Amino acid sequence: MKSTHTIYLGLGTNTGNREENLTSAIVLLSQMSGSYISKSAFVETEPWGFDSSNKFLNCAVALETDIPPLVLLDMTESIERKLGRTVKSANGVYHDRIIDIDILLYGNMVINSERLTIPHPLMHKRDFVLFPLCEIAAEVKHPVLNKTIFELATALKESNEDSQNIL
Ligand code: PH2
Ligand code: MG
Ligand code: MG
Repeated sequence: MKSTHTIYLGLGTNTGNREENLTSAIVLLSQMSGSYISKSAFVETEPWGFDSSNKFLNCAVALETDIPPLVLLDMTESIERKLGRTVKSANGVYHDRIIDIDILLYGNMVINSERLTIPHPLMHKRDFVLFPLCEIAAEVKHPVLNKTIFELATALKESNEDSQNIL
């Protein structure tokens, strides 16, 4: 029997029918990976890192699969294209999008390759990632920062509140 890993993905959309975009992506992920999926609620969030009048709908999902990381990346990118995404963000310049699927955690694996960094390098700074993820993975440990998702989400919430107090 092949060994499976629990993989967490972050999904986001801020154009078109956002609920339908997330739901279609989840159906395709489940079909293509052959894995049952658990998912968080869909949460509406402000655009982070760029200006847009289009708010996001974000969620987190978990897969149980033995699909290797780069094959999974090919799969998520093909689902993004299938749902109509044409432009990829690069170098921290973000755009409105139909769907974005990011691999956040792949079991305890740490990967630093040209195409793929796992854990996702910005996940611990993003409330739109941590808050939905906390709903399905509160006790899961970040293998580099050695803190649980609950601890990371709490720390981020506190630092966001602190920065609001300064303004
Ligand atoms: N994704 C980004 C950049 N900013 N902001 C929100 N609220 N939600 C996202 O999914 C998101 C973002 C890069 O992929
Ligand atoms: Mg992203
Ligand atoms: Mg992405």
